[in-house]
Amino acid sequence: MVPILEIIGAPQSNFVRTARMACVEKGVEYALDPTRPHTEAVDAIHPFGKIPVMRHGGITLCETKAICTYVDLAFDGPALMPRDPEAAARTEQWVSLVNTAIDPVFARSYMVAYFFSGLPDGAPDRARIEAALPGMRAIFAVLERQFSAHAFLAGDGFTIADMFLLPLIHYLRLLPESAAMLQDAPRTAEWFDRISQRPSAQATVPPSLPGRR
Ligand SMILES: N[C@@H](CCC(=O)N[C@@H](CS)C(=O)NCC(=O)O)C(=O)O
Repeated sequence: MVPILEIIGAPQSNFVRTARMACVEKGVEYALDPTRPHTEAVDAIHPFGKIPVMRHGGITLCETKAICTYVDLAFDGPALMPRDPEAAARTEQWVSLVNTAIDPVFARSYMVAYFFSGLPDGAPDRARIEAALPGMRAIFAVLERQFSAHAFLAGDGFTIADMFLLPLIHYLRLLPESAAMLQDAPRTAEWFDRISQRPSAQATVPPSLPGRR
């Protein structure tokens, strides 16, 4: 029997959504195990307890980009990464920019300060939100420039780079300062609306986070 691929991680996670989108885009059937970070199932695969992790028969993997690479290369279906060297490297470049420069500001600084502030009453941490705003404006300027020149994040075709960015913008629409920034970035907003129509985006819309619809 062919084993089913398992994506392990809570569906609210932007990275879990990216891995799930990759499966849908590739046409790979998968099972979602909605597990939180730092649980036994996750710690067994990710050395730092982060989600998502993946299991496929005897193969286990962590780190979203590695999971996407496996899904892309182990199964038949449309290429998630371009096979042309320059286009592939351009895609890697934008995945890396999302992971190292964009996610830390959008998610780990700004969104976390809203959703997981750690304050006793669960209130948003205004100081951390304010501190994130200049970096967020700079990122929106970069995105707006990119989407003014190209229809997709890594150039003129849809790639996994778009799948890394979309889940972040999904949450930013719901929060006041970032929603205003998105409104002032019409090319980025148009990209978001267009990519959100894809079946892979529609099939992976996350459940709402605390206090949000
Ligand atoms: N570099 C990892 C990042 C994954 C990540 O940060 N996941 C978050 C949820 S969105 C997490 O598990 N956070 C718990 C923690 O950092 O301790 C990847 O690409 O998969």
